[in-house]
Amino acid sequence: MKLDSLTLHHLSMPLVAPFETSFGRTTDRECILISVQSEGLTGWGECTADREPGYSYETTGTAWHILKDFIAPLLLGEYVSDATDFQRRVEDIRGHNLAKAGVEMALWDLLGKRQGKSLREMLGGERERVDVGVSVGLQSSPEALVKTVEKYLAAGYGRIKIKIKPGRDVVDAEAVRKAFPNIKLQVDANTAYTLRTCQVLQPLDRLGLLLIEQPLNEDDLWEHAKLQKQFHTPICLDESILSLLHARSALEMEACKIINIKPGRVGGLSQAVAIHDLCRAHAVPVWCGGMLETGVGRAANLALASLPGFTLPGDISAFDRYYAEDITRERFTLNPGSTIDVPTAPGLGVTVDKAALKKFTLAELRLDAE
Ligand code: OSB
Ligand code: MG
Repeated sequence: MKLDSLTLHHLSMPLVAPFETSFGRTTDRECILISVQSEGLTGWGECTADREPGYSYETTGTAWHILKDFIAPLLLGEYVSDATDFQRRVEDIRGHNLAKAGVEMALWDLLGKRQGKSLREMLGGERERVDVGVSVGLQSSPEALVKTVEKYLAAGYGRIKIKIKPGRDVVDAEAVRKAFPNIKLQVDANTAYTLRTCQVLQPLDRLGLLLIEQPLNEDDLWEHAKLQKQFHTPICLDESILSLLHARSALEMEACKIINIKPGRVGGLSQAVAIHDLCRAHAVPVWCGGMLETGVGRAANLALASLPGFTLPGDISAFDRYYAEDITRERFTLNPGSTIDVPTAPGLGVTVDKAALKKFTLAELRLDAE
């Protein structure tokens, strides 16, 4: 595919409710959408970098810079055949996985549109709908948390994840478990603990949680291995797994029993599939994480989560859990049984609503081949 031009769209979209984690509170979610124009077709991708370097060192600012000054010049006017070819071209750019993943997604969308194949088909997905849950941010009190969880259960979500941080952990989790003894429940600390401060989490081991996500720092693979020995509940890694190599090391060290796969964090859908394949070969369950995506990123996550190794519900919720208005025509609503349908149209299977896009655009930059 000859890449004629690439456009960056810096968006800010108001969330229906603030989303708070151990690293901060978001009321308006930023991202960079990337559209790639090739021979009359347009492919869309979403770079999930946030405004602040809380979850990742990347931000919308660093991603804009890397995309404009380093990734786009390697691609414009070039014939790029697929994701593997793209990854080879950008391999000398160290890190910046979120930026790379956004472009890779747009190339998959283009490729699918050219070949008349859905992303699910191209990635080897098998399911027509995938099991999903909802990720609930920190609330003002355990009582408020129980109320919020109740609302999502009433909406039909069959799996709940709650965010925890020091001082807001065991009490919150116990309150939810007491109110809802039988639901699928898990917690996410987003790196808020050390091996020492983590000792207070011991009572979580009696709550029948599906998993405890990323309690320690992103660099602490070995410490997670020590921690996993102290818990029956599976430790799941998110922030720590930035590549296939990290995944392999984590499994070999027994630093976790489950991996959260996000295409952005690992540098693209191709890497996400590689980590899925590795985990599947080791019978290690994986699930698809979320980054409060727009309909563009959500479509990709749904296709990814349709692969057979994704055996736990994903952090992929219906659009109205995030936004009053999304930028894709497709809405992604929740089916009975807490599932969402995987798109079937070519590429990502979504149509970007140009008027909605414009409404949420802070900046736009079109880069053309010479
Ligand atoms: O740690 O999984 C996380 C959102 C932003 C950054 C990090 C995380 C999250 C979520 C939201 O938990 C999941 C979703 O998109 O529904
Ligand atoms: Mg997480």
